[in-house]
Amino acid sequence: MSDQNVFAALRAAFPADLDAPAVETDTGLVYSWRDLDRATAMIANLLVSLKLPEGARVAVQVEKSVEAMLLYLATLRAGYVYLPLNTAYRGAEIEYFLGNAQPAVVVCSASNFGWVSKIAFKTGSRHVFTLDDDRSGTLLARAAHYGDRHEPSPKKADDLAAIVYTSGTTGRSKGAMLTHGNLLSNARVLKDYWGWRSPAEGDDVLIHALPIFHVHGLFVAIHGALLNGSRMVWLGKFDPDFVIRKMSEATVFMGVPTLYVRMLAQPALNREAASHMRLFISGSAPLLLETFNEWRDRTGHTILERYGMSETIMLTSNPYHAAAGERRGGTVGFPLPGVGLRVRGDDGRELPAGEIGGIEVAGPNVFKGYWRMPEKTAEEFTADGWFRTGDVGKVDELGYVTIVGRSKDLIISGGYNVYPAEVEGYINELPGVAESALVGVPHPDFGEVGVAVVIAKPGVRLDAEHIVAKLKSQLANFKIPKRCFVVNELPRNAMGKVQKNLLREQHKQLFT
Ligand code: MCA
Ligand code: AMP
Repeated sequence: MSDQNVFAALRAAFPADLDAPAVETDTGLVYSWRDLDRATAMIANLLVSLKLPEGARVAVQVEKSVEAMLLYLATLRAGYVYLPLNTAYRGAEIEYFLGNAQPAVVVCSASNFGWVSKIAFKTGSRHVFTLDDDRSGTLLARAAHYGDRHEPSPKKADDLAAIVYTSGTTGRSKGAMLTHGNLLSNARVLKDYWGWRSPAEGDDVLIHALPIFHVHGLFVAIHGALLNGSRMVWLGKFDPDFVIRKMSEATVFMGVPTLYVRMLAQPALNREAASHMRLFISGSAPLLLETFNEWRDRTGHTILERYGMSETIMLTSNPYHAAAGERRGGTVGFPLPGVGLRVRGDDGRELPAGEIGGIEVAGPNVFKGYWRMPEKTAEEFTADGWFRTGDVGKVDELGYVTIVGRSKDLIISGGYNVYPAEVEGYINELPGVAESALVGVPHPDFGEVGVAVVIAKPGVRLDAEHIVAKLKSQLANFKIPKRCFVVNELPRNAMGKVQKNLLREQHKQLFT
């Protein structure tokens, strides 16, 4: 089979005019396609010079920047495995990821070098570089000594390209192993399905406003633009006002629902502001029908909602072309070409249209398994090789998929996943805590947020604010409960299991 290196495929799609702009940043920097090619070659040459073993992991926790994207691309180019880490993760979280993945190279921001390098050293990484969002740091300083030509390392479809950590129901994160074949097949399907227009056909421009340490911003957005040779307008951090202004020179936007909610709060968002745009895509969390409708009323555009996972990249999408059907609010559209999707009941029976059950998927986009967790991998796949998503949904007569809930205990807050089991584990470790439950409740900005309900040990007086303050020193900020209640008991069913549905019901109006 021909080379499946994702970088090589993206490189082959660069436009003939390498001096044309490829990325323009919110700080006024312009990178040409030649800049992307040369910089990724230099970083790839640096990585190769380290004589890393085959399959070595490059773990990266840095603020968003074009150089951080170049580091991702260079890692693929050199044939190593990229491991992105959310900048919100704190010491204990990083210690777990580095201990589990044992990366050969760690890249962090200069301000975190002290503590990150200590952890990296303990977990056996011998190369720690720094990279900041102002183009400074030892990574670029070292790479500057290397040549600007590099032949991408040939890869087979099954070779690992990235490990993306995703939490599990047990509270411990699992590294989803994604191959070059997974990434490339999905990127090619989306290029076609979302009607990306090559520079010759009308020149798409993507507004890139998402973080690049998760699947949405890293793979879906970056591959989408690069595989099409399309320019990106690059934001270090989402700014609704800036995005609305840039719509006049762009055509495609991708966001989690919170980004749409925040743009709707801007008076400047109207038909005229969005008139140059071709496509608005939403995913990572459920888009409320209210947001879908309001966006259509205000801009004249119908948001295209799609559904995916770290383990599978994109699975379903509402249609782009009207001929394939309308974009239906509240649904995540059809399975993408090549993706198998079925709904099964608790008894294992495959369910007919309209019936609700567990969503299972199969296809070239589905990951290879969890890093060094063969039992977990085996648990999540069916005997006939389909992946259990943990999402609960149905498929209607026309084939539209609707997600109605999750069998996994998961809160999706502003597009980030919060696993109650993990947060509860931290709360339960605090002195004086007997037990706790974290539930997701509706929130106007983040869609859903966590609320903690805590029981004290006999004779102990707990302070809710103190609990939250303690958690802040240990966990990524988006996992911190937005409210905490100390109560005398948790509602339980006859089996003694905490009834989270009752807690959710009780607190559902806290923020609305
Ligand atoms: C920030 N905060 C949050 C969140 N983000 N709280 C809950 N949920 C969040 N998502 C809190 C911080 O803890 C802090 O609280 C305060 O908000 C300000 O923090 P800051 O970082 O300044 O917030 P922000 O810049 O306003 O960020 C909000 C955001 C961001 C832009 C919506 O969360 C974001 O970029 N979300 C996108 C996530 C994403 O890309 N997901 C894709 C996953 P305090 O002040 O109390 O400390 S990929 C995926 O899910 C699959 C594969 C898929 O289908 O795509
Ligand atoms: P993650 O594994 O962190 O990438 O999160 C994947 C989960 O996000 C999926 O299993 C779904 O529960 C959820 N998700 C992604 N896209 C959507 C969507 N459009 N609507 C509802 N849930 C979504």
